[in-house]
Amino acid sequence: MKYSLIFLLSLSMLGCNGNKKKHDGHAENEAKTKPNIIIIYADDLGYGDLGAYGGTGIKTPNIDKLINGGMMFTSGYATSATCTPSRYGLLTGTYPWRNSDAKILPGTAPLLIDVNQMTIPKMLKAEGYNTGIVGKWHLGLGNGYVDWNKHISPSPNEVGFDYSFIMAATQDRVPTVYIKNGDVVGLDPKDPIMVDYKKNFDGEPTAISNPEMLKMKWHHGHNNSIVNGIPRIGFMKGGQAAKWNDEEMADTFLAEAKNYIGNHTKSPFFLYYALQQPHVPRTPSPRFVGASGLGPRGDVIVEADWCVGELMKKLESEGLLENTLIIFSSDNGPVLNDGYYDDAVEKLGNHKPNGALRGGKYSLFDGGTRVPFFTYWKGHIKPGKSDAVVCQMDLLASLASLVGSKETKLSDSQNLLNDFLGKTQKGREALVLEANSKTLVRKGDWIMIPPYKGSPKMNTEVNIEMGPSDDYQLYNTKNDIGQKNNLAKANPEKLKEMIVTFEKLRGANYKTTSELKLQ
Ligand code: NG6
Ligand code: CA
Repeated sequence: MKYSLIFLLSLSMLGCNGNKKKHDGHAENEAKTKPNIIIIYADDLGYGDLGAYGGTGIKTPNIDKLINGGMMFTSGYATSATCTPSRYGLLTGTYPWRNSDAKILPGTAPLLIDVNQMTIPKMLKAEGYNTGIVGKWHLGLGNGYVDWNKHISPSPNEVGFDYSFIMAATQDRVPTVYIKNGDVVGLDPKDPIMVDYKKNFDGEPTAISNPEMLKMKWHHGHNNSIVNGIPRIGFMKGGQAAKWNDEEMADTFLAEAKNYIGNHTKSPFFLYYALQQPHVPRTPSPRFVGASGLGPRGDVIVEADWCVGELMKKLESEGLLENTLIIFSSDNGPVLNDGYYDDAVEKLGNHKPNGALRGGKYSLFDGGTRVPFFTYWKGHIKPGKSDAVVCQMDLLASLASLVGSKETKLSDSQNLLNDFLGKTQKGREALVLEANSKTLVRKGDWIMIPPYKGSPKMNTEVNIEMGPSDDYQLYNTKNDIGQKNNLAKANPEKLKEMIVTFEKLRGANYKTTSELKLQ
């Protein structure tokens, strides 16, 4: 009662357009509302990991509740099969293959997004939103050299975020510190941080020199600096007091996200809550150790599900549930062994992280980019399921439409607002997808992967089919979701049509254009 009174009062005081307006089902009217918007973005969560998507091995009741009460997309895509390019696509509405630097970045990489580029937070900020990011960034910082002991700029705060509380890259990459609005949190100036991805600092232990210090063992890569007993990618010295506690990371990000919400209850906000789970190293809070029976990978998914539940409780207690659009997705498909021995393979049982899809993270097959994707907005989105092809890249234009933005720099983003609100099921006509700088196209139910001659078919380290072949591949995903039957030879007309679509979208600079001649 107290909360809703304060809520109504503040609405009338601030003249929050439509914040409590009753939904009447007309797109024109919807376009004028300014609900809070939260994007929850998981890291490496697979198409089959969630109960509502048919997953059987891991209990995810909180997320399932949102899926069942919202709009679930069965053909929802990240732009890429890895993190950095997908995050770039999500925030900028631009195909990541347009930017040749949009690859998995080291922790020392410069900011990938041009400060003049349009982004979701920038667009929303211009519409009066307060904008915040909490969690994984992995889009580079600074202009080429970062002194971690000084204010770091440009950072998320220069590409549209009013508030940022982030890790620079990934949980397995240095620097292993939180950065708040461009400053390392808890840094002792007497113990400066140094980071290098090429060579170690004299006398600093690594996984190679001091294996006895490890509490988690590396399988491939991940044998540089040791932080909290976990070997990382990259070398780091100093900053002892600022180093994060891996087992507390989920709680830390959740507390930050809840605080952010609590601090912005009076006017519209946009929160990008970028979860670190279930990316490696998988370090559940002790409260969740053993929670899934599937080892740490399952446990951190249960933990992530709990985090989502807690976030929803926060929205409810602030009286914001009916005024907040939630969008949930993952940056790429699943991987079991991504470089550490952590029982993900051994304890998998019958759970299928990619569901019925072929491939996973890093893959050109659907397992790389087709991910859980749903929208939830209490009282505004009628629960349902859509097979329309939608992409995270489309959120920029769709959210612009939702808030009535006149922004025109929307790049490759398409306005699919009515799809996201469950009013239509049209989707985009065609979508180029990317894995390891190789691209393919989906159009309707069809997927065409052009030939990539001589490329490895299997990544034996992670044990995932990468997808390339010397020949064209053509699949009908409606009849053959597992991409088992290559119809390129049986259906030359469809193949030709797909090649034309692909070349049109992908452009003349496509490096294997020469290979794209029908043989
Ligand atoms: C790879 C890492 C992998 C993971 C990935 C980034 C090795 C051998 N593998 O290079 O563990 O960190 O980068 O994942 O180092 S992503 O989800 O952020 O794209
Ligand atoms: Ca990822």
